[in-house]
Amino acid sequence: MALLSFERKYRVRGGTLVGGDLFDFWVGPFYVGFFGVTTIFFAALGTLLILIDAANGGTWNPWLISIEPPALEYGLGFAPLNEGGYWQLITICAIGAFVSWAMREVEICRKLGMGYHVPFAFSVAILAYVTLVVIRPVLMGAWGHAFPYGIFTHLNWVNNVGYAYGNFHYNPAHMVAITFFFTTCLALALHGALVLSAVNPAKGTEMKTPDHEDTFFRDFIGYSVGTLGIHRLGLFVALNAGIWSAICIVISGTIWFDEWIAWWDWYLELPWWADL
Ligand code: 07D
Ligand code: 07D
Ligand code: U10
Repeated sequence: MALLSFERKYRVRGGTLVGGDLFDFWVGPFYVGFFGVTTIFFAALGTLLILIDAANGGTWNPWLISIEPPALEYGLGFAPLNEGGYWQLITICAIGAFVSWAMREVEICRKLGMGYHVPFAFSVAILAYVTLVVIRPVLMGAWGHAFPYGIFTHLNWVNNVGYAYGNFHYNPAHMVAITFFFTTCLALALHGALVLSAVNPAKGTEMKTPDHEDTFFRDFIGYSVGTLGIHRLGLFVALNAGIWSAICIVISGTIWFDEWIAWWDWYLELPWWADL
């Protein structure tokens, strides 16, 4: 079915979670819905607050603009606007916009009668962000443990927090997360390459089928995960990359305070050679 006639078929009322028919319409290609309105609201307000705080910051160089969280002395309290209060309001707007965006995905899935895999996946990205700016700072007792909103300054934060635990590469959950990120790239490269090799053949030659894709990997490594399976696997490795990232940072400073290399002492302390 051509895309435009398909759109006519599915662009029908219903599937909304909030607001009934009130926001059940499209603006150009975009579905609006109650959560489209809340997305626009939080995103516009958050951007406005970033601009106001940036105006106080003394630079309009986009790489250097930075919205700083409150100093550690403010603990988990509200800070004055110019001393981290803007960061607190912007964080509320960011979470409001990200959650609205996920809920808008849910409404679109419901309209189309599809599964909720896409909003579920985005929720893992939101979880990683919320871990950095809410869960870990709350567990550590101060908003000042969150990262600043600036292109270069957020890199400084990653660097400083990384060295605060010695060499962050020794954090075992960081290792697992990185391995999942690398595996995700490998899986997507293999999948993209395999599909293109089958369905986008040289001019004048015939398009191949999923059987060809299956057979390639059976010939090659003795096993094919299957055409549905590769998408399940892709989602699994990608979501694990985000989940293990959230784990690696939330354990740093809450249940682990030392240099990460010291964690590996358990190996030296194994009973069968601990006393040697
Ligand atoms: C390609 C989808 C499109 C999204 C894009 C990002 C903004 C920010 C705001 C000036 C893959 C849009 C950017 C809206 C402008 C202001 C106030 C997604 C794609 C193109 N980072 N990070 C970047 C964010 C964290 C780290 C780039 C966001 C953590 C490192 C971009 C968040 C840690 C490096 C950016 C966030 C961390 C980057 C490219 C939120 C650990 C780089 C991102 C909300 C996760 C790279 C100068 C990209 C870079 C980079 C955005 C969080 C580490 C500016 C929105 C605190 C080490 N990050 N980041 O392509 O070049 O993502 O930095 O959590 O090297 Mg970051
Ligand atoms: C948080 C982004 C969420 C985004 C959302 C959406 C908009 C809208 C609009 C485009 C999680 C935002 C949308 C704003 C945009 C439009 C229109 C994603 C998030 C909700 N590290 N490290 C990680 C590696 C080192 C350190 C994660 C590698 C050093 C710290 C990942 C290396 C030290 C932290 C990772 C390396 C160090 C991390 C990041 C190599 C520094 C974290 C991915 C090869 C000296 C962070 C949850 C991620 C983390 C993190 C990879 C090196 C420190 C596994 C490959 C040794 C302090 N590192 N790292 O989390 O776990 O994405 O955050 O050297 O906090 Mg590391
Ligand atoms: C995949 C796939 C597949 C495909 C695919 C894809 C995965 C099966 C079939 C998809 C993949 C791609 C297309 C590849 C490229 C994608 C990436 C590399 C990922 C990164 C993407 C980007 C960088 C692009 C990001 C762009 C975005 C997010 C669009 C930005 C859009 C907006 C800002 C508008 C959003 C719309 C909303 C919120 C709702 C509608 C609202 C409006 C239109 C505005 C009007 C507003 C209202 C009516 C509400 C009024 C507002 C109020 C009252 C509030 C006002 C408040 C104030 C304070 C002002 O597997 O194969 O192929 O294609």
